[in-house]
Amino acid sequence: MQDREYNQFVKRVLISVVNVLMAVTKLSEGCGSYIKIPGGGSHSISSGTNYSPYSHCLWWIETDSGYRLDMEIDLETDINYQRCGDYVIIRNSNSLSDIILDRNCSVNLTDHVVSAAASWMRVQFYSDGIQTTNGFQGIITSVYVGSSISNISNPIQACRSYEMECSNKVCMTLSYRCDGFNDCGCDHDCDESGCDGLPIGKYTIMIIGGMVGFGLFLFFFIFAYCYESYLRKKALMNDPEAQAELQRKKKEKQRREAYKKTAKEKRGRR
Ligand SMILES: [Ca+2]
Ligand SMILES: [Ca+2]
Repeated sequence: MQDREYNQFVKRVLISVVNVLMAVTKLSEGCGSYIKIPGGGSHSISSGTNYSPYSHCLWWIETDSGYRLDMEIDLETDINYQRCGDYVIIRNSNSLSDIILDRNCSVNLTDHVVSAAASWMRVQFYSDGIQTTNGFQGIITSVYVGSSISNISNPIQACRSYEMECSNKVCMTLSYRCDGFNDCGCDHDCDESGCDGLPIGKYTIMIIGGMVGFGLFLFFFIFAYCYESYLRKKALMNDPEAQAELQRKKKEKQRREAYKKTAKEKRGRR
């Protein structure tokens, strides 16, 4: 009994230290990360008690071959509009059907132990936009099980050419980058990192857009005018009647100029 109380005390101290460090470092490891626990070691993760509305945090935890991961979890959930508000999902892999603890938000859990079937564990924390709870804290321990470990293939794989690798080892399609949603489930070197863009306001963007639009309109207007003139000239060159009329007007002009010249010379002799 004394051992259990001592373990509880150590656990509380460890969680408090982690929470303080996470608050000081602004969740540098806080909201989602990749964690490698050496065989026999342990590590703490937490949502923190000051997590943001609509949080999405994803941790990939891996340990050495032959070891299994156990997580002792404290979880406080909430229910809003008959749906889970803030909750944790734990999986062995990326398979959505592979759920160990899913949206168990009808009860709050204390010292609840979840065992992975293999040497890795995928932990996700979600929160809604209504009130915050104490979230969750978990202590993950690497336990030696030898050859009895499951032969589930390692779900952490290299990303494809059209994906980016987030700092928590999640591969995310590049089209999800900078779209305003935290798809990776982490807060540094992730899909929403470095998305501040150019330091210009929306009105500046509107003015630039308007100028570009007007420039394009002017370009196409001049182009259409020149092209129509070219077509008209080409049609004139190929029309015999039009060419004859052109020659007639030209000769008439020459005749008038010669007449004016002669009349001017006569006036000069008088
Ligand atoms: Ca909530
Ligand atoms: Ca995104």
